[in-house]
Parts: sequence; structure tokens; C-alpha cells
Amino acid sequence: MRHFTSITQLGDLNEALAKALAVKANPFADQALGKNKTLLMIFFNNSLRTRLSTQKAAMNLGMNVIVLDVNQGAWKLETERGVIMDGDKSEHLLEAIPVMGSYCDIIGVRSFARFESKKADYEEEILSQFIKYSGRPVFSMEAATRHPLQTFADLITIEEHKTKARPKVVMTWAPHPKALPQAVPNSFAEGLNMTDYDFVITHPHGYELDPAFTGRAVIEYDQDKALEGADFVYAKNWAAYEGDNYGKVLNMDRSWTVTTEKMALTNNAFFMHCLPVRRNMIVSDDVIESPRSLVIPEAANRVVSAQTVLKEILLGLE
Ligand code: AN0
Ligand code: CP
Repeated sequence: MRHFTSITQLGDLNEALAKALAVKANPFADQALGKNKTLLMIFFNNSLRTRLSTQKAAMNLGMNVIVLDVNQGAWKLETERGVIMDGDKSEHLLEAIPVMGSYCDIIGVRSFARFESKKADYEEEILSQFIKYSGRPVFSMEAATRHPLQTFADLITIEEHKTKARPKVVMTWAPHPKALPQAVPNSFAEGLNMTDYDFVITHPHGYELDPAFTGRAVIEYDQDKALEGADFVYAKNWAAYEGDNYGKVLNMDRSWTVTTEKMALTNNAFFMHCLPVRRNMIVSDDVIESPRSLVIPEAANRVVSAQTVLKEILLGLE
């Protein structure tokens, strides 16, 4: 594997899950693989899990790691070609990217949807320039449309906790005060479409996702109905995708918050969320603290997910 920007690039999912569980069982088996190889992690947006887990994954593989928060201490970057740079931006991405590439062997990039242009976001304007101009394998640490390292960790977590071959997995929209990207739900849907699990997405009218990601998922507008018999409840907020509402918060309807009453409709489901989560907006204290909450093991599996992907990229370098 050279670049990793979508969960679909893992190839056969069962094989990828088996590789991940092997990495988890023996995390230091490949210490020699990353020797004298440098990972550069570039953050255009905040992070706790992705930053720490990917760094830990690289260290487990014996790599050196450099981290740059573009918005803290680096030159302000222009991203549009052809702009007369007489404003506050001192450097262009078109120089910065190959320079960054010259200092490393692999680049991870976090660059969220900016909600200024749906076209620019869905064309992955920033990530695709890293792929084009860095000369290095590039992986997404959440880009505008997908968060594949998160999805892989989610699928590993489901694999570890499912008690039937085809569990019912329900991804539910939940309220949030700020506009959040569709990357996590898009990517989760893309990943679930690689399985034969029973997959339902529930959200209020107006929050329809791009059908290219939702695929075979059943869309159910009645959250209570969707939750019936669920084995896994995957909560996430996202801003509207369709038409002129792109990037907008249409409502903050707290009747969609995942509470104990909502979980009572399920088949004693596990609760999942990628974190960070706003308590009592997305999920009640009781649910996230319950023994059925998988948020901590899910986050812990981000190391396994990143290490499995980095290992594949390192193997591709040789
Ligand atoms: C981001 C999002 O919803 O895409 C990152 C999640 C991993 N969340 C926030 O910005 C709160
Ligand atoms: N889930 C996740 O990617 O978290 P961070 O934004 O903290 O990296």
C-alpha cells in the first residue's frame, strides 16, 4: 500500500482485521521495520487521539516521528494557486509540501472540511496536493471527507465485541452546537459497506449524507425504530451535506441525544463514539459511563489501526 486515504484501500477486510489483531497481540514484533524511517505528522486541526495514537504506533514500529501543528509556529500557508500573496500568508502550500516531503519517509495529514466550498472539500483539495507534491506515501489522519484510521479502529472494536456473525449496527446522528464535518460518518458508512452486517443510519430530515458513502445502508428517519434490536449504536453529529445547507447546523434537537431510555430500545447494544464527545448533547453521562460503552477501547484501538496501516506502508517502501 502506498497512500491510505480510504478504508477501502485496505483490500480484503477480514485479512486486514486479522493483521490488526496480530499487531495488537505482538506490538513490538516489527521494531526493525521502521528503523531510520521518519514519520512526519502535519496537523491543520486539533487532535488528541490521532496525534498520540499514531505517534505511539510509529514508535512501536521503531520509527522516528516529527509533528507539526501548522497553525502553531509555522508560517501561515496560502492554499490557492494564482493568489497575489500580499496578505497575511507568508508561504505557499506548493513550496511547503515538497519541503516537508524532503524531511521524511511517510506523511500523515489532518485537514478537516473547511465548509467554504463543498466542491473543494469533496475533492480533498489539501490532502490531494500532499499526494501530488510531497513525493511520499501520504495517509489521512482525518481529511475533508473521510477518517479511515478511525473507521478501521471502529471495525476492529466491533470485531472484538460482536457475539453474532452479522450484528445490527446503527449509526445515529445526535445534536451538537457547532458544525462538524461528515468525514467520520462517511468513512464509517464506507467501512460498514465492506461488511455484511445489518447496517442502519438514522438522522433527522435534512442530514442526508452523500449516497456514495451510505451505499446499501437502510436510512430510517425514526430514531426509536432504527434502534430496535441494535447490537451496536454508533453516535455522531454531522452538519448538513445536501444543497445550500452544506456545512450548516439545521437543529440541535436534544430528543436525538443517546440516553438510557434510547439504549433500552436496543438489544443491550454497545455504545460507540469516536471522541471527542460532548456529554448530554450527543450522549448522556449514564450511557457513556455504562459497562456497554466502548469509547475507551475504541480509542485504544487507534494505536492498532495506525500501526497496521503504517506497517503496510513501510512494507511498500522496501
Ligand atoms: C471532529 C469531527 O467531528 O470530524 C473530529 C472527530 C474525530 N470533531 C470535532 O471537531 C469536535
Ligand atoms: N477520534 C479522533 O480522531 O480524535 P482526535 O480528534 O482527538 O484525534
